[in-house]
Amino acid sequence: HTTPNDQGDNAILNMFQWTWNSIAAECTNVIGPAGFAYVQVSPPQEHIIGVLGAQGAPWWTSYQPVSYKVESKLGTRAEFATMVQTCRDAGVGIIADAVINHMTGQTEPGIGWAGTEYSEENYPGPEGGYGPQDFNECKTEISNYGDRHDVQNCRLVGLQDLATGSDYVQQEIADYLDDLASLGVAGYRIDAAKHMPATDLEAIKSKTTAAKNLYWVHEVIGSGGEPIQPVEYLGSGDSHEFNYGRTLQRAFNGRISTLQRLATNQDLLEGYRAGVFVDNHDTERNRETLSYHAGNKYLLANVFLFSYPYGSPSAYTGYEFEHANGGHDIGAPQDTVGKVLDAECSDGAFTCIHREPEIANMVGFYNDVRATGLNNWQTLDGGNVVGYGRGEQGFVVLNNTNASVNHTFTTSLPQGSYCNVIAARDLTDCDETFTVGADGSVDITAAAGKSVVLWTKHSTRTGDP
Ligand code: LM2
Ligand code: CA
Repeated sequence: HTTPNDQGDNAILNMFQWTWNSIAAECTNVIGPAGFAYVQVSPPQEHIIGVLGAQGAPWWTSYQPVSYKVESKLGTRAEFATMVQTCRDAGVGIIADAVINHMTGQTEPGIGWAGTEYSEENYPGPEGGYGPQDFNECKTEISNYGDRHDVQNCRLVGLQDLATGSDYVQQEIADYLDDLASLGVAGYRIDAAKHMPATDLEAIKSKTTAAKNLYWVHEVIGSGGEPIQPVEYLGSGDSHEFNYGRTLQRAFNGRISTLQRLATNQDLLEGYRAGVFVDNHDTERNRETLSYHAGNKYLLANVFLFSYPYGSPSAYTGYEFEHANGGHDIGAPQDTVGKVLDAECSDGAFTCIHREPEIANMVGFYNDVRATGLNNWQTLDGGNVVGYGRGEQGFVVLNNTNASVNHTFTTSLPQGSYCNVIAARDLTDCDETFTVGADGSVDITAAAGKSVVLWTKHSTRTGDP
């Protein structure tokens, strides 16, 4: 396939609830050097303050807008602008999570994070200025996912549903997206896209000036048997392919050999239009996919994400939480007024899993082998150890068993001595080497639950980086 949108097919890091200041620092120190093209950030608009319990406000206040001011618990407008510039200097574009289907679910009057006074279906703006006429007539909860009208015009978990079919609402949203563009963002994750008609999103996009030229990816939670499908949204951007993460969870909990033909699965979007991830902030909570809780299997799945040619890969990094006792609602560490504290990889709250070699070191591999095809797929007995190559540039072994495995694999790699890309965080370390013979064969031992990745850029043939 040729890619109609070169802004897609790039590695994204989704940084859930990281503050603008902490993302800026991470762009410079880790994300840019690793080779990520984009960082996806949590929603930047003004939101409800929420109830500040003993552990602060829940994370999901981010998804209850009260205006389109770029002022939030994650940082100020000035900090947002600085983050965009700092990340751009590191070669990384910012993708903003755009919450445009709805405003809050609050029925009592309140004051938003940046001081906006609101009440049910009344948001004075000026950015995101809405009154009762700007909301859909259905005021009840979405109850039937088999009914297109219900899903797109009623309230998603009680959130007041904007009349996205109206010219006025479309222009307000377009102006918000253009405002983010003026701050230098590179693209948008359109939140709850399934809950807006695809034609409304196309109309919104056409009403923008700068935003229409940026990367758009729609969050459409596809589910077999439902009337609304991700493919409908391709007229105004890529769509997320949730079946990818679900398939990975099934495979890593079953047999990973089933992943061999994933790219040709007719039930999935075509890869060049699909945004894919092992998990996101919702699926790690509802256990629809693997998450950091799954340990080695999660890291193996991330190696697969960046080495198997299908979709635009998005790695995910958030903070630790428990599924039990409502722990999935608990917000990131915050101060007494609910301002989220800068992420620190040393304090144990944020997972910082994106710094693990299975993610950080695989981005460069992904960028380098993208033009190559999949070859030399090999499945060992039992189906939970596989090896596969990418052209003459890379070879991957995934050991999804709890025993060490040794095997002589066939590869198309040039003869030489190769370092295991993911044996150490520092790519200049070469603690684990494998020798590829003149015939491409290589004797590999992969530890239980671990992977081995060979890459020409990390071999003596082409010289160490
Ligand atoms: C999304 N994608 O379509 C986000 O990825 C997801 O995280 C959002 O839900 C949702 N759609 C709306 O943008 C989260 C969270 C919900 C939470 C909402 C709004 O998963 O639990 O709902 O944000 O903050 C909360 C309460 C819910 C309540 C609602 C409205 O959990 O019980 O419903 O607020 O007050 C009465
Ligand atoms: Ca809607």
